[in-house]
Amino acid sequence: MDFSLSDSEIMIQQMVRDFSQNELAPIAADLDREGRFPQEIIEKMAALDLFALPFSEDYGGTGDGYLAYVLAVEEISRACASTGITYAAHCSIGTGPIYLFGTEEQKQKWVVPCAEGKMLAAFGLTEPDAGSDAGGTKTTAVLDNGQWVINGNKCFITNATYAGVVIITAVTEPGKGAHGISAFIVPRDSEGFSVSAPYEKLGLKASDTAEIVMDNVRIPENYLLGNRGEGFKQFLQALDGGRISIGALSVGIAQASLDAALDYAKERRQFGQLISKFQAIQFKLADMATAVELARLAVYRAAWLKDQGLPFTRESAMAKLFASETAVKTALEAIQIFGGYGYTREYPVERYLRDAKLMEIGEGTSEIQRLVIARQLGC
Ligand code: COS
Repeated sequence: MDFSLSDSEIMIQQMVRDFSQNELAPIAADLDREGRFPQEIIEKMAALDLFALPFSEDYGGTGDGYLAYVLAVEEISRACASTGITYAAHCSIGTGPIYLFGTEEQKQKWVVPCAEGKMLAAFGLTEPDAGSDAGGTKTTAVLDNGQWVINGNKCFITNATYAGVVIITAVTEPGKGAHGISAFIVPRDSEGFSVSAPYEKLGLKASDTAEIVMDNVRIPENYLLGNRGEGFKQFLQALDGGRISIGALSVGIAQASLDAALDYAKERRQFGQLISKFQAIQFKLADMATAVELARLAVYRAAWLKDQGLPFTRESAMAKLFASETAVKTALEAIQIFGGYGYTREYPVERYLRDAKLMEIGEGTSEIQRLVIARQLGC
């Protein structure tokens, strides 16, 4: 059993850490306060080849693999989780389905610019009536004269406003349930495609989340992704990978909470000594550090399994569940250690809590992760 990262993974981790701490962390509070999408950071990340990490060289990638990508998600999210989710949603569930299920032509056309960071991608599964019940999709796609005609709404779509391409699910065979759902590649500039004003969210305020409306959107027949009727399974498979990156985002936020709380505890004096000398604070920090480390191990292992081509549905759900709950608990404890200051915008820990909460919801709630794990146990 070898727990060490490869030399190139260590190099990538260090490079992304330097970039994130030097260029992103100093502006993260402003991005959050202004709710400003970090376009200039996205461009710098593209120049550093970060969008290319999980994809093979045949499709504009660097071939470094999913673990390398997960290390990058963690480091970026440690500085700014809004940027982390923008990056993760683009790579894993936005571009991922085309990379996994696309034809050679589709991959050249879409994965290459996405891996090069020239185009952002989004993933359109959720609908007003289809959230945890992903099979409840109402959007329809009907074949007409060699074109698919798509009608429906998708909600809570990360990157919707900035994406050049959106992968969506739609019903192609009504009455067949999950087996009647297919996946499609929808270019953002299609006629009839529109995006609502972004949601006002509790956290992740610098990330873009909006609703997509498709009103008689026509796309070529060959923009069907994979086989007809297999969209539901393809999306669940893409989410297996996406959930690992939500785990990595969570580890990044949890680490940031621990870093901030530890620094503060070593500066703050009460009753004549540093609060880090009180056992009540030490035990909190010890529990936080333990949980962060265990969450990280679970996330890295799930990514490693994916890189090995081994099954990872169960491990990805476990990693996401444990890491996201760790992120929330760690941020809450960090606020407690900061006391009154932690409840203000003067320190970043309140942002960590607001950002962390989404990790227990997006790409499958904690309840859905427990359901996936229970099914994997054979329940
Ligand atoms: N990979 C591939 N196929 C999978 C799969 C996976 N991880 N999980 C399930 N499937 C397959 C099943 O094997 C089944 O295939 P058959 O019908 O051929 O046997 C099919 O998909 C349907 O599976 P199931 O009956 O388990 O579907 P359910 O409707 O009961 O839903 C859950 C399963 C709840 C786990 C699924 O809907 C889910 O993950 N929901 C949450 C969606 C989500 O994360 N939403 C967040 C928004 S996206 S950012």
